[in-house]
Amino acid sequence: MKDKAVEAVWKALDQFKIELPSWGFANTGTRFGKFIQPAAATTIEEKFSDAAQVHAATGACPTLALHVQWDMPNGLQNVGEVEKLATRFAIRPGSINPNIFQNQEYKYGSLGNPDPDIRKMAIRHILECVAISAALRSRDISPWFADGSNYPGTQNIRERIGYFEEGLKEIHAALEPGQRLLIEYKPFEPAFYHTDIADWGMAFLLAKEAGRQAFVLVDTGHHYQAQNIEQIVAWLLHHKMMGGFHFNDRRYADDDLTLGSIDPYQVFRIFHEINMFVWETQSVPDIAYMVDQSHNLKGKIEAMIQTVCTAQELFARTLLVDHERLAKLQRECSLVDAEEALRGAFWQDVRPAIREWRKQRGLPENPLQAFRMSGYLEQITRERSEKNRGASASYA
Ligand code: RM4
Ligand code: MN
Ligand code: MN
Repeated sequence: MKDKAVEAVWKALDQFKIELPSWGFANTGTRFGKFIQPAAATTIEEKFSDAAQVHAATGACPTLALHVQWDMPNGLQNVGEVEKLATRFAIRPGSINPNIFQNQEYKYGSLGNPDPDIRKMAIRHILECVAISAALRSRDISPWFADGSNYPGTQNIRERIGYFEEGLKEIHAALEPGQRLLIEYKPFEPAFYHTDIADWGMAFLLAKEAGRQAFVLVDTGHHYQAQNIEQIVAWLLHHKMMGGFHFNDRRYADDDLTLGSIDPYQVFRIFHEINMFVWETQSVPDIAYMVDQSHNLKGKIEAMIQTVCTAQELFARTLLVDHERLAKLQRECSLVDAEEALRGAFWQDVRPAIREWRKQRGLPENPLQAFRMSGYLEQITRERSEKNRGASASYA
């Protein structure tokens, strides 16, 4: 690699921060049951502690996303405790994720529910999340709505659009300057006929309607098979609506696998759109890079380290694209050369440059190995296995 390329990679890695999800350290599973891991985190304290390990190994993960009902069951009253953990583990609270999908009341939806009292309940919860985010000095409020219906004719789709517009506007009005509302979409699951915010277009329109501090969140696992995700990202960049990512990979549905494990070229193409935009506009878009994964078989901390390293490697590779040359080839419609200019960068090995960057920044050269040598996993396995033995594995 040329010196200029190495320099670009180092500069980008210094700025490339990735947020970890608190729920990614806890026991999770599928709708058929949970597989309990003896070292899984069972408390918010343990989640902060595990996140700090990933940050120590990678130097790239200074924030932890919280799901309010799972991490702060008493809402605003838990702010003091979270603040103490943040200081103790030197990890800041990141995006605040409302839980508007699991209470019995949300059986027929939250913000889209035909019952005005349930809609009010959902809005109240998200408004509390706005207040929590402000109190913790975090920035983004990141709701994911499970709303939808299972059978044709059972819900009024248009009426529910109106409910969403109304609710999101009310929530947006409560945002403080600098706070952002990130609207996530998902085509199906848990709803199997219609989902109220099923794709990026719906999320985009609702965000626009809500107000200027609302943006779209792209969860890489929330697309149909073969959908061109980098094109969606390009559109969102063009309209300055790209708010953030939830990183994961998928083979079939919302599989929540480690990033790039199935299709690294897809992730590369997404990062390429972003870095091409940076080159063209000479401005860095304000995007929250977050992980949203559920490691039910892999060790959770190791899986998280794999994802962070993969993100760094694929992001770095897109910096090896000769943007000026590629732009020229695109204008000339030199198809094979343009494609090769992109593909050539994908096939380069950036790992030696990243290792060198880590060394220079005082980080372990091999994060996974450093974590394995630390003894942390053995320690938490001893400390937590008793508690985890008692955990319920059944979803029923
Ligand atoms: C959803 C979605 C959300 C996450 C929930 C738990 O599928 O990806 O981001 O908060 O799962
Ligand atoms: Mn997500
Ligand atoms: Mn998901």
